[in-house]
Amino acid sequence: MPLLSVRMRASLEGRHVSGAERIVREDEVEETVTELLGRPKEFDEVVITVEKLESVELIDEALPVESYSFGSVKEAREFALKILVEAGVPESIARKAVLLLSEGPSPSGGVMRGAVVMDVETGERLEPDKERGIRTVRVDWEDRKRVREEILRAGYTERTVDALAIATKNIYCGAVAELCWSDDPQYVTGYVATQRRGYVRITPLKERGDPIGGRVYFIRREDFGRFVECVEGRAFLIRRLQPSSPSS
Ligand code: PML
Repeated sequence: MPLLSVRMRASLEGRHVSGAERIVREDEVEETVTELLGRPKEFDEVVITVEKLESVELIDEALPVESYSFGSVKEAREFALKILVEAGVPESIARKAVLLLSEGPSPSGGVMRGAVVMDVETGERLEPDKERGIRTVRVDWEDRKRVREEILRAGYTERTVDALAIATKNIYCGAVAELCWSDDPQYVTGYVATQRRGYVRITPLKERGDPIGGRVYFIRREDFGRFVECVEGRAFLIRRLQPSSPSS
């Protein structure tokens, strides 16, 4: 049966405030649109895109998940830097990314809909439109309900459900690593995802009340074109989670 991507993005006073995606069968489109319409708390415009997908590829397993908690943002960020360096990101470039996310990656001071893409060797920003960034879309879980239950049972959150799918696609598409924390002032857990280690949840990557966040993808410059074509263009369903690894 053909599959469709249903995407929602909401804005308030011209600023992006919420986004979500599902990949569903035709008979699930209506209920999915209703569900996604109910997600943004505040908005003055919601755009729903329903798109038939020509082909959908499968990723067998999501990245393995680990979770770490620290007493301060400083310690948590140092740990995030360590994981990035382990993955092959030079320390100066990893620090540049942390600084960029802490100051706000959007040139206008708004919320970027997409991610910063950073040349892993030079730290240069590669995304052609720095306000929009590069957006990882066309990705979902083959059985979202089951995966959601497993993720919540493991003590993770609704946000993990979508963030783990996005990070898994990014790494599959060739990112060396990703650094992310939310722009939601109340959500202070972020993550580093790497090919070597998987999805490493880290808390607190920012202070409570801080409205600044975003994503940085670290890419080898020669992979940029192929990477963007993969994260924005190819559609994927992820089959299952991996068994949890030990965390602290
Ligand atoms: C987690 O709890 O697994 C981290 C989720 C980060 C979500 C970032 C976002 O979507 O705003």
